[in-house]
Amino acid sequence: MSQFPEITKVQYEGPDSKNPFAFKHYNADEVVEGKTMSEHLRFGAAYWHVMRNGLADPFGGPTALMPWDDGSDSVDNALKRADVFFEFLDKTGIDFWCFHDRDVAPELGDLAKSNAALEKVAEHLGQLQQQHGKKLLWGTACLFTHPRYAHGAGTSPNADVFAYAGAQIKAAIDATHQLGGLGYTFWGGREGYGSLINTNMKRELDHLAALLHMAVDYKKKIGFEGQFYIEPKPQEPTTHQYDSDAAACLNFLQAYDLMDHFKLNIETNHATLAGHTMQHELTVAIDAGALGSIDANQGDTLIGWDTDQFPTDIYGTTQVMLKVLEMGGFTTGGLNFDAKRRRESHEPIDLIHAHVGGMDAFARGLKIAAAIRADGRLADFVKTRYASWDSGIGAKVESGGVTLEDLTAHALSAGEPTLDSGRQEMLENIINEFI
Ligand code: XLS
Ligand code: NI
Ligand code: NI
Repeated sequence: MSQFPEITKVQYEGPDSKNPFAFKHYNADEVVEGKTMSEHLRFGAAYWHVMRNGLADPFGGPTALMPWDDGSDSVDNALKRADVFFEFLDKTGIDFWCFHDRDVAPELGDLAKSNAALEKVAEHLGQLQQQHGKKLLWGTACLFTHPRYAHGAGTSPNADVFAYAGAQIKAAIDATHQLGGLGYTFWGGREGYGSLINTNMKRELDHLAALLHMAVDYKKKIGFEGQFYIEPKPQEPTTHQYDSDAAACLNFLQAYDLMDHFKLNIETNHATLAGHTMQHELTVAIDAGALGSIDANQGDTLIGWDTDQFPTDIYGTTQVMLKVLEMGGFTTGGLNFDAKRRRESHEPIDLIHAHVGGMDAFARGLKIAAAIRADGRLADFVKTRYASWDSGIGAKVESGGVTLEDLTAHALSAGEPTLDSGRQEMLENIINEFI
C-alpha cells in the first residue's frame, strides 16, 4: 500500500510549473559543466529524519503522522518502515540514503539482541536497495541517545561505556559494509563536556583517537573501502563538542595521525552554530584536501539551535555549489538532507514538499554557480587580487628561501605599498546578477 498516494514520481516540469509536486529546477539528466545534475548533486535522504523524527521539541511531544508505524520496537515494524522509506526515495528521485544503526533497527534489551536485529534489518535494506536501485551514502552508529552515553561514548569517563561504543561502531561498520556504503560518519554527539570542572580533556581526546584508530584497523581488516568522515559541530547536546569546527577536526586528526583515513562531512547548520559561514567551513575542508560530504540543511537566523531546516536559501546553495564545483565535485560524498520538517508540517506529504524544495534549491544553486564560473569575472578578480605573488618578491616568498633581511631590502627600495580596492560590493553585485 502506498504511503504517499498523492503522487507517483516527482517529475521536472520547468520554472513555469505551478505543480507543487514537480521540480522547477532539478532536472536529473540535464548536463551542467559536463555532468548531469544528479551526478553533481548526489542527493541523499536521512533515515532518522524521514522515518524516525516525530518532530518533538523540548516543549512538546511528537506531531508527525506515521500511519505505517505501529510505534513498537519490533523488528517487524522496522522492516515495514524500511519499505516506506524506499517508496519515498523512489517518488522523490533521491538516489542515496544515510542511517544510524538505531534508526533502522531497534535497541533491544542487550547488545547481542540489538546486533541481531540490526543484521536482520540490514539484510532487508540490502534487498530494497537492489530492487530500487539506491545506494548508501553513509552509515553511522547512534552513540548519543541511550542514557549510557550521557557522559559521552568514546570520551566517556567510564571504560565500559567506551567498550560498548566500540562494539556498536563495529556492528554499524559491518552493516554499512554489507550495504555497500560509500562512507561511514562519526558525529561526536556527546564527545565533549558539560563542564571542565569534572573533565580530563586530554584523556578523553586520547581515548577518542584510540577508538578511531581501532575503527581504521577494523575497516582495513574487513576490507571496507568506504570513506570515513568526521562531522564537526560546536555544541548541542554538549556545551562544548571536541569536533567543534572543521579546523578543530583537522587539528585533532593531524595530532593523532589520523589525517590519511578521514575526511569531513560538513553540515550547514553546524557551521553557523560554530559562528562560521558554510562557505568558511567548506573552504577550510577543501584547502586541506578533506571535504568528503555535506549535510545539506540550514539554520534559522533568529533561533540559536541546530534547527535542521530544509535548505531553501539560494544564496546559500549557490555558495555551496561554487565550492563543490571548485573542488571538482564529490567522489564518495553527496548532499545528504540532514533536515527535518517544522513541527507544524506533520503530514507524510510534507516530507515530499520538503525534499522537493531542497532539491530544487540546490539545482538552482548548481546552475547559478556554473553560470558565475562560466562568466569568470569573480575568479578573475580573485586571481588578479593576488597578482603581486606571481612575480618579483611575492613569487620568491612562495618558492621559499626568502629571509627577513631580503624583505627589508625590498621594502626599503619599493617604498610605501599602494593598495587596490577589495571591491566587495561590486563582487556582491555580480553574484546578484546571476541569482
Ligand atoms: C546532529 C548531526 C547528526 C549526524 C549523524 O546534529 O547532524 O544528525 O549527521 O549522526
Ligand atoms: Ni548531520
Ligand atoms: Ni545537525
